[in-house]
Amino acid sequence: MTLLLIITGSPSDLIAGAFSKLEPQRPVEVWPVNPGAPEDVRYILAWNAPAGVFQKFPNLEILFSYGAGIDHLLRDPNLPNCPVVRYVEPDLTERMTEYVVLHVLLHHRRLLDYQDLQRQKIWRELPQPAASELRVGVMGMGVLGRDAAQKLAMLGFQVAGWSRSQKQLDGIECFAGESGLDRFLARTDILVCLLPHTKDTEGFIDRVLLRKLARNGAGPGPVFINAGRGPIQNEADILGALDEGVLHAASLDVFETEPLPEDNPLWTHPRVFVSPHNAAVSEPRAVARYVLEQIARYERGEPVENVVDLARGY
Ligand code: NDP
Ligand code: OXD
Repeated sequence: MTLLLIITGSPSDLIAGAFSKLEPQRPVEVWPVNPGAPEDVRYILAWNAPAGVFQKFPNLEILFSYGAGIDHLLRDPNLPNCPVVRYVEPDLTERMTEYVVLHVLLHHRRLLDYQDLQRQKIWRELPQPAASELRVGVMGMGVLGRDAAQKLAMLGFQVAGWSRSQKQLDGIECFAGESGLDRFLARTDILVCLLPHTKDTEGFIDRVLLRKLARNGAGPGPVFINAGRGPIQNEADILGALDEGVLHAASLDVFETEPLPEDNPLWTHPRVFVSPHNAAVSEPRAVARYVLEQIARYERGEPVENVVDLARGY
């Protein structure tokens, strides 16, 4: 019952070590260094695997995503005919909530402005609304969005969420679908995107959408924070919106092209905070614990959790 790791961009040896430590008897192989015999591979844990590679493993029973998003798997036109399981773990959720809270507070407490004043050695206090005067809107009220929204509400922000299906959450105003979108945007000062990348969300955050954000907020202007996926945002439109004052500032963790090309103007825009797609990293020990738990469930004949509906795309 071999588990094969096909992970690009992260240290596979370290990840394999995390598995061996928890379950030394489980054979864990690393592609392409030591892929083992293809017919022995029952489970694959993958991140940005080369298209077509899964076809080499005829006895594959579960394909695990090394992240919460599965868009990297859906790029492969020849996905195997087995369950695809995404990564859902409190460790990941807590990391994402940290990022979202950090960046909402960064803009709320005007740290970009204070950093600028510091560079100029100017001692000046800027107007500071209370958290309760600010309206945060979270797009994508799944595992990650819900937790971030709840923690922001605990800090006193007025929080709303928007998702495909209607939700009901204490203390959070919930909007859904196309019919709820404009009302959600019109009451939002800080927009947080935690949507998955699907055919419906690609290019979704554009100039037209950004213009619908509230313009009567207590802060200096609308802010956009994206930790979902880069292809959801139109970067030319974000830059245009920043330069026209439609947007006051942005925090971007994900980009249309990653790594962000050196000549991309987002790198140096004074009102943009850039991070290298690390809002919530998949921590090897937490991933190993999660994957081994799902395999144990499967081998005991119990249902595996977080199986993705591939037709829905997330
Ligand atoms: P979930 O699948 O739990 O949640 C997705 C949410 O998006 C759901 O609320 C869903 O609505 C909503 N949604 C999907 N499509 C649409 C649509 N067309 N219109 C409106 N709402 C939509 O995912 P997670 O919360 O676990 O993760 C979200 C994303 O975060 C991942 O897909 C990944 O891209 C990104 N991510 C980024 C990381 C980073 O480091 N930057 C780390 C981890 C994840 P509904 O509830 O109705 O189904
Ligand atoms: C994920 C990611 O999807 O790290 O988990 O982007």
